[in-house]
Amino acid sequence: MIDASLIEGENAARNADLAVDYDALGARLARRGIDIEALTARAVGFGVAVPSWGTGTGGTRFARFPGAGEPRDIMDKLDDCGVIHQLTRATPRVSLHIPWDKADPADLLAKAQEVGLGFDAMNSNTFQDQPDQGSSYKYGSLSHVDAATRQQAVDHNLECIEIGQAIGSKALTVWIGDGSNFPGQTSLSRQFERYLDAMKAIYAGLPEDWRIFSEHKIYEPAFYSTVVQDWGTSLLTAQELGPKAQCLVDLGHHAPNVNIEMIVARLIRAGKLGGFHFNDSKYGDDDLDSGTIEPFRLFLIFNELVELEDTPGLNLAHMIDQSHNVTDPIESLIVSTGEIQRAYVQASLVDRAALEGFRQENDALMAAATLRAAFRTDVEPILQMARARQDAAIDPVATYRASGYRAQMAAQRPQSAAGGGGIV
Ligand SMILES: [Mn+2]
Repeated sequence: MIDASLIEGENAARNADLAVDYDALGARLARRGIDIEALTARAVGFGVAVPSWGTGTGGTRFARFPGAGEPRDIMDKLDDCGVIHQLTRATPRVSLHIPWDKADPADLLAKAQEVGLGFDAMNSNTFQDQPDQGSSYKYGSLSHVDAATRQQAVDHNLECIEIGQAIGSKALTVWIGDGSNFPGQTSLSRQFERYLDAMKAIYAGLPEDWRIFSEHKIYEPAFYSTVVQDWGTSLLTAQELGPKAQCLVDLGHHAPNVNIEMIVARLIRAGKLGGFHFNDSKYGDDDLDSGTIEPFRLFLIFNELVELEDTPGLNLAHMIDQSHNVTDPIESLIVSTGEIQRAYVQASLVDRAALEGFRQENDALMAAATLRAAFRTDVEPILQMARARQDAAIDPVATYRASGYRAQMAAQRPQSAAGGGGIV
């Protein structure tokens, strides 16, 4: 962890500027009838889970270029996640991927407590083979034509639930790479039936207070057809499984230009939106840092979430799912956390009464202008104040760099070519 006095010192150098900026923004918002303190309280209350697998350098199918001081195992990853939370106070939980993060649950709990973290949704992995497994997932897992292979994949998911129960997790996210690469290779209908049967077996093993999330993705690694290719199939799955099954929306898992905020609205209407994997993309499942390519899209998604936030039963699992190839993963996760929080705060200052009035009058121009007025508002002082009041860093990246944490880790953690994959 980073020495608290270093964060204090870094903040001391920025406090005076922050006070001026915060007061100025507060005065501007007050003229629009918005209480800055209410927004700051919302920023303080916002949290997003960090993916354990995001703390290492990801890689593409061409190569992986490891960075210095990368985590060697889940304990190192939890240390890094602890630093991200220490600097932002907005990432209180970590999402684990099994078997990459497999360890004695008592050790996981002890480490999480040491670094001040909890555990979010568990993620299963039946998209690659492990050295000790009986059947291969080359031709699929939960939808495989072979019953023994399907059972092995089911058993793995049940094991993920068991580990999750021991560490306080309450959800399992299932994403499978199953599909086909050639027309005719598989029966599109029977493959989905096999998948549903396997998911029902996992669902049957779900504890009462748990949820199972179905994560869709348009393509890759299967390039002709994918079993759970879009939100329609994901919704069908969740509806057929039962009330504890919901859909998880990974922002990068859609065709370019798909209107994701509409998917969000529809899934909330169906009572089936479970959560998100936040990231950004230019072309496909790029897994770029949140808010770096299309910040307005991220804002529009949060605009739906804020508009519908009082929907009974809505309980969203916010998670980041990114792959970092050319940046320090800790810095990318810090910045993404801030961008997600920014979209949430900006969506929170939309003048909803005015917006609804323009909708009733069919005033499209002013309705759009109402959203833009919120999106254009620079809420950085609110994010900074939320961090300052929680003893996090006013400027978390600058403070992280000043701490020398990465250099210390580079000295402690010998570089290895190994490490969990990045793109899921
Ligand atoms: Mn994902």
